[in-house]
Amino acid sequence: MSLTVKILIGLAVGAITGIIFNIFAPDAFQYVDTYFFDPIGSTFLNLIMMIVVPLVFFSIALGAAGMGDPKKLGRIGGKTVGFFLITTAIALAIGLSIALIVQPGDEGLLGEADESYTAEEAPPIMETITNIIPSNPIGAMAEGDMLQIIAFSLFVGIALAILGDKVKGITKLFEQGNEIMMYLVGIIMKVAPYGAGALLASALGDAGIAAMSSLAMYMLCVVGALIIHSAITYGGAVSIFGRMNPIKFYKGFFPAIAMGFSLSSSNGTLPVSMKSAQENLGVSKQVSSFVQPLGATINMDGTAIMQAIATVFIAQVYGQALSVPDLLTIVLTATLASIGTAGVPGVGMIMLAMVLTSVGLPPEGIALVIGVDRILDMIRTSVNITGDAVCAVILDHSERKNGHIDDDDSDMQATS
Ligand code: DAS
Repeated sequence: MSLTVKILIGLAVGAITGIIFNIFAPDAFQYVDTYFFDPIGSTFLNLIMMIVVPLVFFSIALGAAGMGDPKKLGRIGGKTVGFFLITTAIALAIGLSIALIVQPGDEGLLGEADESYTAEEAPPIMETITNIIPSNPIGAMAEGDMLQIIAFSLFVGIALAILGDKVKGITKLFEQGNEIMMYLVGIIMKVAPYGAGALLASALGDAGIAAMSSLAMYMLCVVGALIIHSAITYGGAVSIFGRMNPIKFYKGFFPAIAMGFSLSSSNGTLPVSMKSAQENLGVSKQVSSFVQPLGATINMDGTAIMQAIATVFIAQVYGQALSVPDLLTIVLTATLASIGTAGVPGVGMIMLAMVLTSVGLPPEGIALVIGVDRILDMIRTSVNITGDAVCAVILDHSERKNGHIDDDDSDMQATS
């Protein structure tokens, strides 16, 4: 039985178990969650997070080194960031259009606001940009500051590329380190069906169907926009620019999608995302190792969609009309917000505060949607990582078409 089927079964059992506990035995659920679901789910999440930092470091450094010529890195980097910005803008346009057409905030379908939630201070965007260069790379790794880890890895990779044979021993060491990390991913994935099931049972058992019904219209708008963006924007892009059948793409990337759904963490899913892109979609290591870690940190189309719809929803609840300049402000701040934060659970809520204040809404408005965010986070994280994989497929196709990648890129070499 394939891993995909095993994960699907794990998720189905988890969902059914969580809903049954929530409806028929909510008191018993607290006990079972504390001593069963949560420990299993947290252990699985920790196993995956354990290898994220070393994997990102080795893979980005090797990805940059594999480019050989720094000009190539510039070319791929420019195309990658350009693709990310375009798809995020499309995602925001879809989200805003659906919210303005459906008007979810007018339904009065409000959940009881979770007043205990206080919006955490979002990192100022200029501070985020200037802080990308780490003053202490080891500290950045210890704290899991992904943008700083990526920046340091790029510098190391460019140095490996320029120094070439002088440091071939280190390059080999990095390749072996990367192999070890990818091997560990395979081992950890064997427990994925159990970990994913436990995480979903815990989420659904806690949120329950009742909590979601009060915000049904808001959730329908978000999930609808996520589906449209995935089917049309990503399906169209991978078919037209990646020359890949969308069905083949989604079948090949499904293990990562299921993982993203379970973990609600783009960073945590990165090992599986890269493994799926390289082994199932034929993306070269050097493109995958550069595009996907970068995308997990700065490209979050699913989050942008949630933020656009949540802002319109909250504005409607507060009775505040949004002007066209307000809508453009939402597009800008949500795009910038997605660049400044790493792909970890719940980050979209933190950044929503930044978007709300940018159009004069109180950040406390988050309390209106926080109750169902855990479930939406699972779905939008899957969309976030899918966007990164679509970019990797398209870029890989472009590099091969222009003769910049050998068919066998196992030793990370490439024609520059
Ligand atoms: N959980 C985030 C991610 O890992 C997305 C979000 O919080 O919006 O991509």
